Amino acid sequence: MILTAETNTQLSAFAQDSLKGLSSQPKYLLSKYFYDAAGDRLFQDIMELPEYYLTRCEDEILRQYAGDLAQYLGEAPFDLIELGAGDGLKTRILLEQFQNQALHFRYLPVDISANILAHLQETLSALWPDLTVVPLEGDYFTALHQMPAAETPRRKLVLFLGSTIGNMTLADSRAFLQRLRVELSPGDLLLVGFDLKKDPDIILAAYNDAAGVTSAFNHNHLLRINRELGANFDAQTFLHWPLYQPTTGHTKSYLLSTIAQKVYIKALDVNIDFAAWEAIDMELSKKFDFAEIESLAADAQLKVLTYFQDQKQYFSDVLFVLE
Ligand code: AVJ
Repeated sequence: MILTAETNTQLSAFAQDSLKGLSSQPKYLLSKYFYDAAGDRLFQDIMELPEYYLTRCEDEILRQYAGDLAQYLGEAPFDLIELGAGDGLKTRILLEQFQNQALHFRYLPVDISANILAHLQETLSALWPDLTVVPLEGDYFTALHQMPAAETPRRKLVLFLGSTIGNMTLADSRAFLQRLRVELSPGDLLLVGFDLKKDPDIILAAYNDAAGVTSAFNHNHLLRINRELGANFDAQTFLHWPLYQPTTGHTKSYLLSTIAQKVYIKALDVNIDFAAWEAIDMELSKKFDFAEIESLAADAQLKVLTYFQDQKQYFSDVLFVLE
């Protein structure tokens, strides 16, 4: 099929990105498209899995250290900005602590899903009617750039939790932090959740759970292409295959076509050929070490104030200050 510039502009970003990824060698799909309504639900299930330690570790850290974090903030009013807020469940621990200590702040959750933001605002206003919630819909940088200013300039605390940064390579997270720092001022704080390098068996189990939820989460990406682009993927012919690479800390997920097959995508009027055992690169979930985190900080002129960690030292929420 020949795509003219015109047909191209009529395609959604999802359609264009799917076409680009599935026409590439090797094939890939972008992990940001995991999260349609079904994907959101599957990710909720992942967070409950016995093998998926990340969420429990970060919950433990936030519970343990919310008070310490409040100490860094002091009495002055501040803006609590959360990148990729989602359902904001983990942040409730912080919101609760900050309010108990009568800190003066607004909560500005940023998310690409208007739906999830509306839901979050509703839940929070039912819980804490006095809390000022300013939802910001859109991509992180645009939202940050356009955020409504407070009456007087105030400090920002930006949250980027849950190891979302692990979806980027080290080079991409360097670029990300560089862009982020442009939106910040000296003295602003940044709390980032990093999953740490550890026993590969523990890491792999988190991405290869016995109940098969992570496999279903990956399959759902293909099913989303079926639903939204009229494709005919048979998910059961694709094998979920996670891998851990211990030098880079790259935890990769692939889907392998167990048979030679053709998949038709109606919205693109295109056939995608799969050789037997050909892979689609589905996701990167990078695991970090402290040397990498320090080098990221140095490059973005951020100073590490504290490494907050869980008992098992599986995960770290790192508090940075902009110099
Ligand atoms: C939401 C990106 C942090 O990489 O651990 C969970 C997504 N993928 N299981 C992660 C995910 C497979 C998750 N993040």
